[in-house]
Amino acid sequence: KSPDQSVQKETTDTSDNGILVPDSKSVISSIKYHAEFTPSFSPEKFELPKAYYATAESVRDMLITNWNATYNFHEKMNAKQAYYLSMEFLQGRALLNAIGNLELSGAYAEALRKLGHDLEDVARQEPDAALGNGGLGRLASCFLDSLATLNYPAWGYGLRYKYGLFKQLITKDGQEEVAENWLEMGNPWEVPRNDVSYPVKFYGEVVKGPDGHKTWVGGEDIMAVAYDVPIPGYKTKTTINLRLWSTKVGPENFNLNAFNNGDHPKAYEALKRAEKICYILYPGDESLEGKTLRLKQQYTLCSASLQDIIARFERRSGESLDWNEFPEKVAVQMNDTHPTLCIPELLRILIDIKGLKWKEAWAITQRTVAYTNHTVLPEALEKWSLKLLQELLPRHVEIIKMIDNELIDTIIAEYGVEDLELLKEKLKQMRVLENIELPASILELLVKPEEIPTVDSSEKKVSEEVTETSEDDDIKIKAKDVVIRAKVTFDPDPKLPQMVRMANLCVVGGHAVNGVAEIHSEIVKNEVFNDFYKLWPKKFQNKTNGVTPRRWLSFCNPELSKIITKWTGTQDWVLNTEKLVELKKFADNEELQSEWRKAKRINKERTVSFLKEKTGYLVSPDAMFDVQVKRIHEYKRQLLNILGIVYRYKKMKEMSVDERKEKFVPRVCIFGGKAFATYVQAKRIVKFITDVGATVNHDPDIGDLLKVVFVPDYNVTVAEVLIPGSDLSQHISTAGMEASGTSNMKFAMNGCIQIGTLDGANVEIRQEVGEENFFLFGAEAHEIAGLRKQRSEGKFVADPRFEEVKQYVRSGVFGTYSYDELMGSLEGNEGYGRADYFLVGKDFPAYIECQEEVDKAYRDEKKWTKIFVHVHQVKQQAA
Ligand code: NBG
Repeated sequence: KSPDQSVQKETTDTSDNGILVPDSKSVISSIKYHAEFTPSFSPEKFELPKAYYATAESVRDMLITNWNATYNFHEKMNAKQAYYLSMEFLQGRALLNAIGNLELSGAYAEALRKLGHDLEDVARQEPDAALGNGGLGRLASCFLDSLATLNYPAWGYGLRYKYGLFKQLITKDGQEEVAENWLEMGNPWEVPRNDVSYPVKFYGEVVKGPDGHKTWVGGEDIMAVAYDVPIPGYKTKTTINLRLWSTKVGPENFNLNAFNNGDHPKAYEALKRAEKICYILYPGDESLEGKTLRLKQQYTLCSASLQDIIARFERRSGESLDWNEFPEKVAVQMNDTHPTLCIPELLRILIDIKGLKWKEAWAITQRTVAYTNHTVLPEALEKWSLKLLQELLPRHVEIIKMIDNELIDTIIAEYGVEDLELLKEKLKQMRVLENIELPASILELLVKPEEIPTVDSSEKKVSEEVTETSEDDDIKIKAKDVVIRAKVTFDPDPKLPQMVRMANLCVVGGHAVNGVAEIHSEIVKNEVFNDFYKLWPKKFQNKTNGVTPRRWLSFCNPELSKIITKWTGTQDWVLNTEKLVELKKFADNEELQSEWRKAKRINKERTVSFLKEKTGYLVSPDAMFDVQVKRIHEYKRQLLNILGIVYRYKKMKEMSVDERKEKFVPRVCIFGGKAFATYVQAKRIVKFITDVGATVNHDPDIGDLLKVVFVPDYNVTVAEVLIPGSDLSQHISTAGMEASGTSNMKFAMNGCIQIGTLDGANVEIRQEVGEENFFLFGAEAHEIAGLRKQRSEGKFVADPRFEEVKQYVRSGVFGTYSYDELMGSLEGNEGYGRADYFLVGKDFPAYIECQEEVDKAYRDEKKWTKIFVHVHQVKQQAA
């Protein structure tokens, strides 16, 4: 339920659902008020930056009223509350989203016009809040929008990074990263809560009291301070909260003496140590320093959020506090494994601070937390060195060991001790601790302590003992045998590091595990966590990702939105995307088709000016806009796309003018995405794409027939321009590797046709839009392992077109940069690592043939538009 509608000041109008909204007159006075009394700018002028801040502050006032009402309402209802813990939130800009959700766009546009500004121009002043890396972070932000819209009592928890994800510059050498100072001018959307702060401890030691009670003492203490960001729902008063933690230390940690003695670095050492926790997202973790910093970030998020959640639970429970009620009031959802430390942290607080017994605390924890898996890439499944964890969080390691022990018990109960090889294998795969000896307490499960023989008893001796014993005595001897062999076989390998597997900890510690698309959830169950699935089949679920139709259609594509509202007869689709299906009836209607094309044209023209501004390239809106925007990663196969383009270019060059015009549809191939700063291969791919662009775009033979544009600094705001203006979008990952993808949904909602593999949510999108409306190609997930094997055994015979294209690249057409490494990685030559692990070579012929089909379809305008309309009806989970 939505909170009560409390009266707002200065209101003259009422929207559909009874929310009182201000008119443009009161908006003007509020903006003017902020321009004067919330000053960050000099008084004399009212230029765009100042107009933006004053406008945002005026909107914030309105949000605060709803926000407080929502908070009080949830406090009073004491309903179960969901907490979404995430290291990433990719919020993007807030202004147009907020006034759109409040249905105040008209009032604000009019008010600003009267004040001499255009709302769009004002909105463009806002920096893009990029506290995230990709789909995982944007998903978190989409969830918040939907949770608020659907009136759920829910909060997000994250970190307030001083710098957003880096700003990407594209130079002649490829990608360059620069710090993104998004807070430079202040952030009008946040409210620092100076009264909400919690201590967070690192290092120190665990002391045991006479009663056995453990306390974690000493070490380094910092403070986590809350910064709250209001998240308004659409057409509702519900405004939920995103609480971001910032880190600092108290003034007692500033060493005044050192400062006065001239040792300045020493004076603010503690301050810097605390502050740097919230400098950036995913600091480089090659060094021990970097690893420590990342772990500190994760623990800060978990510890501060849980302390806050627990304080709220205690306050709301009042006199009737009952810890067993905790899971009835609190749900903690871990967005991937980054917040895994929630599990030992909740246990620590419940046991060490609230005085609960292990068994009770463990049951409460398991009922409270749940885990969403977002990747099956083995290198992305987080592991932490036990040594580092031990140093930084000694009490948590004790707790993790207890969890590991519980798990070992379960594994032994499941598999028995008869087949030791099997047991060993299962323990090896499933334990939370990797390469760490079995604890004595577990060995005691197998045999009584006095019967434990010394470790150096040889296996031979025991076998002799066994043969000498009568049948009746056998049981005890067998147990001894088990212990000795267990010691021998389970001894850690000193050459390998001892690690803690966070994903296993999540699966064991939570009551639910979900994948993010049907195919991905199947892989989670049948491959990645198969042993756990066999143990607890009911824990495993699928929750296909979703995106908010407010930001990703209604607000970013007003042209199309008008058409949808006209033809479906209502605006209901903004809340209920199932309604989009109704458009299908009109797919052949000429009037709709022509309106649709007009809308697309306007959006494409917007893209044209945007590309001109960002890259200097002027492209023709008559061409097909073919877009691939996402993080740059080998598995997403931007390389397949660009090699396809190179092949097309080569063929064009070989043809006469007439032939090439006959064969190829004019295309503008647009790329966008950031490569992680230390991901060398991904950066080579960026460089390659920009080099191809530099050659092709200036080739007079080619003209408008082919353009290749790399849009720098891809982020939420860029996506909001590119997606509505696209004709074709590419989702071409190696099957089985893209957990879901979410831009595929955004493109579909905006009526863009897709070319893709059967991977992630593509599979469900294709079912939804109809097979005939989806350009499918490539190997399927179940074939991948076999194909890789074939590849590594040297049995793969490449298509001549693939050989041809690689050779063309190597010939130097695209400049002097050496493409040996890039092309070599597709061949698996010595020194280039895994032989075309992502199967670009295998899928290349199918891909270019599929692109030829796309060209054919594009030539038939009516058919193409009809596909658009069909594609558009994709349903949204998270709406
Ligand atoms: C990403 C996947 C995407 C998926 C998003 C959101 C990570 C670790 N995973 O396929 O690669 O759409 O998560 O679920 O960022």
